[in-house]
Amino acid sequence: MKYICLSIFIFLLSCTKTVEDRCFITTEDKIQNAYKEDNPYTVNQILNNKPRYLEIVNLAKYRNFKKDSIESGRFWDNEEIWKAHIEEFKIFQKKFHDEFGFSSRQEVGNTTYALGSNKLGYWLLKIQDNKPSAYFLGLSFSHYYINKIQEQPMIKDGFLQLEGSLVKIIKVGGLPGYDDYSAIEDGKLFKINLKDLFKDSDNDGYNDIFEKSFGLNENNRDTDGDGVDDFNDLNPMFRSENNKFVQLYEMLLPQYSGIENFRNLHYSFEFFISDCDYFHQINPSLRVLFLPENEEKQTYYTRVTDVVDHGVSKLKRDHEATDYYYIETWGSSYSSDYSAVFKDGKWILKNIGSTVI
Ligand SMILES: [Ca+2]
Ligand SMILES: [Ca+2]
Ligand SMILES: [Ca+2]
Repeated sequence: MKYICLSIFIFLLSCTKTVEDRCFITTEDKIQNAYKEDNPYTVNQILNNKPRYLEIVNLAKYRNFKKDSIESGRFWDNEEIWKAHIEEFKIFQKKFHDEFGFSSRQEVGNTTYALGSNKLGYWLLKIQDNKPSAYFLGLSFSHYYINKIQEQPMIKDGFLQLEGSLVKIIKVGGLPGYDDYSAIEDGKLFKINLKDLFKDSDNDGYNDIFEKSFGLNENNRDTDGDGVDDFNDLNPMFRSENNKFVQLYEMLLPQYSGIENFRNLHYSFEFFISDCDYFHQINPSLRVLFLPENEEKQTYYTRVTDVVDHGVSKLKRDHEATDYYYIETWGSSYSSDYSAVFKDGKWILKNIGSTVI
């Protein structure tokens, strides 16, 4: 009974905010870019928050972070090694449409594995009977570094086991890309039971760890109930709509070129922090996921991992002219202000100022 009352109370509370509050700036304050400058986690904090499925073993003999990152960095200067690497991972590059960086290829019976990494984090990639599948590890690069050169086999006795280090990132304020990335404890073996890693409860093509990390429903093939399963939905979290404010948000999305069909890219997402319903309802051309503005409502993974590259602000009404709005977009090195006017069923957007950081 207590639980039911509490649920109703929370439900009522969450209903007090309206679309107006969520999508429009009602006061004079401007939305500022969220620049996270949290203190890096200590070893104990990382261990206390580690995923339950992860086992960490201390190694007596190991390649440390510095050695691994310097040597693997040099590797790109040597044309022969680089060509051999391209050749070794050609099949993965083809099957996964260039969506990952690759390392540690391993054959087990008729299955070929590799470790993949992209903006979201680390993945185990598998090609079996010509069919590719990717399993998200849920290990944030903010806390875990995985060696490019693995000395032990990666797949062993039903486990994925990866050598690496616990790391921290210290951000250099105002200088994107100048983060200091360093080890806080070397010599770790990260072990995950393949059963836990491969678990895909709703059988939609994304493993449970992936869905839980990014706020999708791991027990529902179609999180937003729009009839398109999570794996094939470009906006899997929210139902797409078509109205004038949705159109405005669609016009302000980052533009990409050179990629033919984004639909084939199942593991590349653009993340946005927003509670605005109109933004949530976009029909994007590249996969999108949204994070709640309240950090406490975000998943642990997205709280500690910087996956957001772009933002679009709430709308600000012009006090004098109806159908006249102001809106801001930002990326890692710029921000742009726009005025937007809705006229004859169409938006006219005007860039009214840009800042390059
Ligand atoms: Ca799933
Ligand atoms: Ca699902
Ligand atoms: Ca859907």
